[in-house]
Amino acid sequence: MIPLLHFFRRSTNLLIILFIISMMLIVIILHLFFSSSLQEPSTYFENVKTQYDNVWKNLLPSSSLSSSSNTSIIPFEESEESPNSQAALWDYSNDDQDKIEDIFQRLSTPLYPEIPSYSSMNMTYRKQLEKDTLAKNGKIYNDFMSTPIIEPKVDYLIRPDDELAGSANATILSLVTNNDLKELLPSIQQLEEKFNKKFGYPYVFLNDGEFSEEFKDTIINMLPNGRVVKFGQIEKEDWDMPDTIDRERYKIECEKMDKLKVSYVKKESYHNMCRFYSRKFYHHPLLQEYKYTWRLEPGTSLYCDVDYDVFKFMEMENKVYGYVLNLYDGANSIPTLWETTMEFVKKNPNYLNPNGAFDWLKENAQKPENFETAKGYSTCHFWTNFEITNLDFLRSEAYEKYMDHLENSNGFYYERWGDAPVRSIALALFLDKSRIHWFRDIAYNHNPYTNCPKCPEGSMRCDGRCKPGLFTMWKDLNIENCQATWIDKIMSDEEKNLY
Ligand SMILES: Nc1nc2c(ncn2[C@@H]2O[C@H](COP(=O)(O)OP(=O)(O)O)[C@@H](O)[C@H]2O)c(=O)[nH]1
Ligand SMILES: [Mg+2]
Repeated sequence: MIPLLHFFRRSTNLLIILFIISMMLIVIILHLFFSSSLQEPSTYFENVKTQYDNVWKNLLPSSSLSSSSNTSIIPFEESEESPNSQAALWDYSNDDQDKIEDIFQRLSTPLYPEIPSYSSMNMTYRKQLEKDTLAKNGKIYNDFMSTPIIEPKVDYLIRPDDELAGSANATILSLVTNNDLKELLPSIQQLEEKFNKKFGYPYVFLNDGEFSEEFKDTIINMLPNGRVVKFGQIEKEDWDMPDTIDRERYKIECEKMDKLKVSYVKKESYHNMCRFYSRKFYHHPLLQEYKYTWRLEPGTSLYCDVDYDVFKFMEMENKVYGYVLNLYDGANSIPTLWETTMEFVKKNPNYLNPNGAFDWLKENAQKPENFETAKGYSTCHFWTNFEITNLDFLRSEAYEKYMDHLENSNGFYYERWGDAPVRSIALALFLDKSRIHWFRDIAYNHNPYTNCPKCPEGSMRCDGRCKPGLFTMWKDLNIENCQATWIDKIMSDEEKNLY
């Protein structure tokens, strides 16, 4: 006891003790803080899961459902011929040599020419570049997302009570298998709840196999009476790997890509799906009569009400493509896509749009390794699991010819070209960039990324299940966000102020 008192009496010792205690307190506080934020994803998913498990329970085909005899497919609504607005959307008469040369110059030059090639950078340079670019682009994105928004401020939005509500020549489209039912139901449920119960757009479900009666019954029974739903099967020749592909070579190439960790590369069905969504789906007989599709994938979520008709918005604002997220791709899945594309545009320069989103294709600072592997393409692409598309664009001469060129170069199989980079490159090259719209008001999640707008104080539009501005819950994935380049280099002031 006496030595202890003696110890405390000396002021330096007392200071040491106080220092140790305060350090312990800091460690405890930090631990509490980080453990709560680390728990966030699982708590988040638990909440979502609990909520949608209930939806699922109510929708599982019960005895009453399977005994229902009313399982026939609901016929299509009569719809008007889609007006041929192609001429107004793109103009192939561009034969101004100076302009074309200028475009090729831009397509062959990195957005930041001062940045050296990835392989010639030393480690310190790479780290510093990544740090600086992430800081800069993170700020652009965060600043932009911190503005509270509701919906586009255009002259006219079609509301649910407007007589034009639901009148666009449009459908919701989902490519799925019977096994996707459980993941698909909550996605439909949310789309209905947040948007479609107000506008009543039809659904088209496509499958390479046959839809089961259980699948069809469940979907029909969960949707409001009268909702037009059609189920279609895809022709084998539109889905299967074409005979022109040498299977031996396909296997060898996939083995190589697998070693480079290209996702899904060994799933033949995934290659088929990417090819189908790139160049076939819009020719499916069930989609022939439609001009717009909203693509819906299983496992996706919507967090905010959409109180205007987005298809009518596309139509009235002359938009061709609507997206919510834009990201970098795995460059090893598309090592020759860019050079194959350049071959095509050199032969067909008149398809290039002088006002294309070229800077976005040529960005080389955030993921210079991608730019190098993809031989001059940033790999920035619209995340096509959500896309609202004017199919006239996909059915246009430029897009179709481009698709034929890609098909003939076999990259859907000898590489693993996704429909997302393919579509995005076409959009950015052939279209005036102002025809591409970021629906930043549509709060959407497909794991692991989210588009989550900030709402004005007191707004009830969003249900609070996403965190405004949070692109991903996994910090190391922030580098995958390409949106800053879109904001900084592509959007006009008018577009930035549209919301
Ligand atoms: N019918 C059918 N649909 C598929 C197949 N593979 C993928 N899909 C659909 O294609 C879309 C993209 O596939 P998904 O597995 O979600 O790919 P990810 O989003 O890239 O992970 C989804 O709508 C899937 O349901 C398949 O083999 N058959
Ligand atoms: Mg998906």
